[in-house]
Amino acid sequence: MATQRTLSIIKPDAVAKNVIGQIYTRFENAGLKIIASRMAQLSRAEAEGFYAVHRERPFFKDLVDFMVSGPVVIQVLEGEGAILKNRDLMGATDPKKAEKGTIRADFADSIDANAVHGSDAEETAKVEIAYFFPALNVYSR
Ligand code: DGI
Repeated sequence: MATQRTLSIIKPDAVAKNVIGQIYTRFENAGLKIIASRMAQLSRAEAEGFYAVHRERPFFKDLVDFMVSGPVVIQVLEGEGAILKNRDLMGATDPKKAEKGTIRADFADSIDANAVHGSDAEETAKVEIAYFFPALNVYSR
């Protein structure tokens, strides 16, 4: 499997729970390198732009409200099959359906406050990485 990059976000609920380090440890233990990282308070415009594909969905306003409710930590993860590997670490969107031992099973409270975001395909990963790290200020090693 080829080396890939994926965009990951630790959402406001997980930042508020003080589990940034525990989530980073899971990435590292799975062989994913954190090659870019920053904490940010998203504006509504940034959150709406990021989730633009969901604009017409009934949960869009709640999703944006939640994403701007506190700081997030945004990172680019790099590694073999990073996109799927990160999705496996995250678990299902609804934490009630997430497999035991996944980030969402362990740290998320609801489908709204579900701890993490991860790109779901190579094309979206490219777009999402450029969205938050436009200067390509990543540090591969
Ligand atoms: O890639 P995911 O985050 O697992 O899921 P997604 O891209 O389908 O949806 C993005 C976010 O939107 C998800 O993390 C939480 C929210 N969401 C998705 N489906 C629902 C939802 N929120 C509510 N309330 N209800 C949904 O059915």
